Amino acid sequence: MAKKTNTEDYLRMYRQMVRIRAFEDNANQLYLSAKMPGLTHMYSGQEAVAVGICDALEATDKITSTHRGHGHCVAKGAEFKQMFCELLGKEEGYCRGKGGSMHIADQENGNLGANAIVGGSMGIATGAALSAKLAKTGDVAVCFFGDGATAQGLWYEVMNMAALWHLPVIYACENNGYSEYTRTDEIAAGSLTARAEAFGIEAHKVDGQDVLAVNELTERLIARARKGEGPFFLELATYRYHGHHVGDINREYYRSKDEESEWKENRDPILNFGVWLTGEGIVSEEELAEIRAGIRADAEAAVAYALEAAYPDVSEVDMHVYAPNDAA
Ligand SMILES: Cc1ncc(C[n+]2csc(CCOP(=O)(O)OP(=O)(O)O)c2C)c(N)n1
Ligand SMILES: [Mg+2]
Repeated sequence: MAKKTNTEDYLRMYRQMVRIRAFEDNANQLYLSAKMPGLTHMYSGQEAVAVGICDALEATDKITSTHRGHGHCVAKGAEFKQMFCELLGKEEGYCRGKGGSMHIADQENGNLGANAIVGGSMGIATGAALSAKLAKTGDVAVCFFGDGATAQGLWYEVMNMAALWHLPVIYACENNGYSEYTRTDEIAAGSLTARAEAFGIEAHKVDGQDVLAVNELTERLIARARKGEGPFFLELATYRYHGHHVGDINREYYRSKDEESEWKENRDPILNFGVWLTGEGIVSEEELAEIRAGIRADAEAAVAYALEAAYPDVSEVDMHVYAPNDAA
């Protein structure tokens, strides 16, 4: 792991990763106990990607997210209460309960939103970067997407535009090895970094389980993107611990239990960062355990709050949505 100097920097990243894991464990429980409408896609296992990148961003920088978006949302600064309210369709949610898991957005912290359309956020992030460039705000945009999204034509359109106009955008591909129930190496020919390089875009592969490696690389690239040296492409090797979505429980027909155990036991981003922090003498295991327990309690309190919170009034059903139904 690459070294920073400040204990607070390390602990902030550790806390954010633990917050994502705690959020997801509670969201999964809400689904399993039939308290949450619809389904959701768990980010557990991929925490070092969202946290390593978002920790390098300012609040005014923009991100776009995916159907697996809770981790990005937490890492960009969202609060548990409003997030759980959103998942449960409650009025106090980030989108007044009308977005839910797959359309959660947090404009104040620069999260332009999750997106149920695979690859759908690529144009939005590139547009945000163009806007930042034209308005000379100095902001950058990070576009999170999965390996499966690299099959979408939009990516090639926006890479062309971003490269020609030197837009301050980072395309961050979370390669978790699967697109739904299909292995990535069965659907993606050649190399993803070579695809970006074909547009003249500087591309990097990084271990997406190593939060400090992700953070150190992204900090450098973001500083360069702000100076007009973008765009950049990152391929982050990572793994999702759950099924494609919460209902995907029997997975052995497409990936083995041994493979899952290998990642969980030996490559867990939180566990490994904790071992490194204690090994370097930066913090004790007792302090880390205290942090984890505090965050677990916060998450459970936020769930209890959200379960009791009010739904939007039925008279608002047409409000705050993109296309109101005025046919009636
Ligand atoms: C345009 C579009 N095509 C297909 C789908 C169905 N779909 C939902 S998630 C998914 C797989 C996405 O894989 P990847 O981009 O690797 O993200 P991951 O689920 O691994 O995080 C697919 C095909 C969709 N939502 N949108
Ligand atoms: Mg994937």
